[in-house]
Amino acid sequence: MTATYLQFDTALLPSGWAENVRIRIGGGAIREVTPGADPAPGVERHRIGLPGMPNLHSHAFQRGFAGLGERRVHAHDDFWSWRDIMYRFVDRISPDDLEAIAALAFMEMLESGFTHVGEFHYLHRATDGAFYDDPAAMAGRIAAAAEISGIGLTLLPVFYAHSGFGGAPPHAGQKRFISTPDEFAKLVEGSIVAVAGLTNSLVGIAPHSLRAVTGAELTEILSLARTSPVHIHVAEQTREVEDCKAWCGKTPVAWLMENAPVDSRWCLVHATHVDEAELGAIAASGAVVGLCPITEANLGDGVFPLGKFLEQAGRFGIGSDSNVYISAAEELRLLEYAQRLNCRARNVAASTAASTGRFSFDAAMAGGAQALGIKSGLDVGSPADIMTLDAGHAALVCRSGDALLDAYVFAGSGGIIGDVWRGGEKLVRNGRHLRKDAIIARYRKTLGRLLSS
Ligand code: NGQ
Ligand code: ZN
Repeated sequence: MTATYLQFDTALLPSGWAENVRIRIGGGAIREVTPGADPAPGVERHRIGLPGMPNLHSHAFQRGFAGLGERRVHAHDDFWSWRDIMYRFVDRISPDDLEAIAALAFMEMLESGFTHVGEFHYLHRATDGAFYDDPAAMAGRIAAAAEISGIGLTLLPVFYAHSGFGGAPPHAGQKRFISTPDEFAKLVEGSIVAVAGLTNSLVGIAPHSLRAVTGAELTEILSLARTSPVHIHVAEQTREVEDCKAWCGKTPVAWLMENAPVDSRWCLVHATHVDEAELGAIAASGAVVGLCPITEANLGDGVFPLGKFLEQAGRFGIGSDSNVYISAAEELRLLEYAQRLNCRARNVAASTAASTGRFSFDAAMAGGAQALGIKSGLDVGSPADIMTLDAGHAALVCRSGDALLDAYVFAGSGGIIGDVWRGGEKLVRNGRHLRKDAIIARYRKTLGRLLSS
């Protein structure tokens, strides 16, 4: 049901924490924010209100094989051996399977406080490598999953053409991802049609990586983006950096910053292996770095030098990427903990003005919204994407202001989220998605079929 008014005892506004906040919602957006308002009779009342968090990087289908790549199959398992297992899973997914798995992943995102997702979508072709009759059929399934779950969607159709730097031909395992620039233009058009019926949803473009796209192709497909978001994976693995240097004598980030018009529309996903000059160039460009701490840990990528990037006023957001585990708070927790372990320091994603929980929450919200081309925050004109914390959770006892966010990030558990609204519609109540039973039942059937074949 779409609320007209919500009242919060305390809520995080762009100006900071405020008490007795009344929010008026209309047409899916926040129309009025009134701090110091007396609770009116009949208005739905909550204790702690926060804005929803954008999830700037997801491959929803990967949720279906979460936890199935955790057995050692070589003397040395790594990102690339994980990718082989992932490719085998990709080989079997039908359009209906994609919709069912994505709906599950998006539902779990909402339950964890993510209200908008950037879906980096590259599963375009059928299992035999041919396009479906509608080339954007799979994009349509992502849009359908967004509708079923209710999450906001920035759909990022991926351009993918090669298996390595310098235009190496794609592997058999990549056959479902491939397009020419002309076919890609059709995928973008079809994606725009696919999201047209969804509220607060849009389409960007995603050249997959410099491994998968040549410089000439990059220039050609960028003309399709005009003002929309542009996302690219970059420098996630040291092998990628080495291969790039062997190809052109430069690192991928250095090549990108010199050869592409990187600006505030861009999201550089991972950017794990970067030096100080590269960090400075990214920060100066206004681009957002898309950090996916849980996946980066799971895949053994390395640790992004966040402290140095923040010194240069760099912008970042968080993404759930492989969706091996979906939690906004735990992405922020691991983001900070990886820095602590690596730098033997504490409170890296923080400033003297704000606690780590508050700083990282605000930064990831602003960076995520920028990267996904949306507005965020409990502010007039923003989509009514809102969550509450369960004030009865032990981690929140005797906490107020920024200490609430520190408890949410560092001391909470899954049960700390209360209700979640997206575009003014309540989708999660007491931590549970309202359509959970149907979404899980369909997912169970889908996986049963996929994993037995
Ligand atoms: C992806 N995922 O596109 O799903 C990639 C793996 C690749 C991450 N990089 C494939 N986390 O990068 O080649
Ligand atoms: Zn990715």
